[in-house]
Amino acid sequence: MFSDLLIKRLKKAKTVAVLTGAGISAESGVPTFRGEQGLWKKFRPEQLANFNAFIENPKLVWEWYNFRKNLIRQVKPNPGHYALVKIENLFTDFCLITQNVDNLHRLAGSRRIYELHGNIMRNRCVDCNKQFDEILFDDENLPRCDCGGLIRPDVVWYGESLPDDVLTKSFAAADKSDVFFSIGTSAVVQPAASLPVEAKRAGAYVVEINFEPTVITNYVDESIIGKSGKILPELMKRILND
Ligand code: BJW
Ligand code: ZN
Repeated sequence: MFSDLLIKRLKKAKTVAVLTGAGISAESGVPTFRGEQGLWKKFRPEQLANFNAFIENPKLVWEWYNFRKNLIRQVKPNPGHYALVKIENLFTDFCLITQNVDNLHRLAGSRRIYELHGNIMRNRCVDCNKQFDEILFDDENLPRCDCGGLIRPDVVWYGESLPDDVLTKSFAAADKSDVFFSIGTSAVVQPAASLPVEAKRAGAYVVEINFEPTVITNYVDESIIGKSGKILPELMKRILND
């Protein structure tokens, strides 16, 4: 399943960077974005995850986020998340870059996490940017800040900039990585999708783990087709036993 070259590169590696996407949480029961299961009430994520949609219909967008928040509160990290915690402990310089907003890497125990698209459990005011943790509201009364502004989930929507510091650190990590993993992401959403490309350009051995081929499969050094919850624990064992 794993090439000898991958194991050799990992044995020698000092710096390892991992990019994860919705696929790593799929085995915990969190739906991915693209494909049939990404649909919620027949809306595509692009129709909901953008600022204009929120301003036009905040109730609808909040309904989607509340639905997802409730689901996420009920799920647990899976063997893929836990294997990444163990892999983190094997390398001097490791970072986990995630596009996910579901907090499952933190719950599993990963330490150096760069959240590119925010966190669904945080909120902020659209006008003054004040941060709010847990907010309680019913469907009729949308949450508002003391300044009167609407409160929104603190996530990154289409057309919005990613957090500057997180993005800079993520590209720096891709640049210096000896081995770079792209796991459970369709690799179509920019700028996250440029990270494996940047890592390869800078000389890393780039490995993709995905349930099916993606747009970067032919570009990476090694593509492993399968579920991350199965592949990652096996990879961890192989690194330890080899
Ligand atoms: C498994 C599995 C198992 C399943 N095991 N695998 C340059 C070129 C073209 C476009 C752009 C560009 N620069 C910017 C853009 C526009 C846009 C973009 O990229 N659009 C493309 C879609 C065309 N990007 C942006 O707008 C970004 N902003 C930005 O760049 O600002 C500057 C700028 C603005 C405007 C113009 C130019 C510059 C922001 C992107 C924010 C994305 N936000 C979302 C929502 C976050 C909040 C929330 O969760 O509600 O982030 S959209 C959604 O997609 C979410 C995800 O993090 C993201 C990526 O999805 P992901 O994780 O890859 O999930 P899926 O579902 O696509 O794939 C799952 C994969 O798992 C599949 O491959 C399965 O096979 C696999 N799988 N089970 C292993 N068990
Ligand atoms: Zn405010």
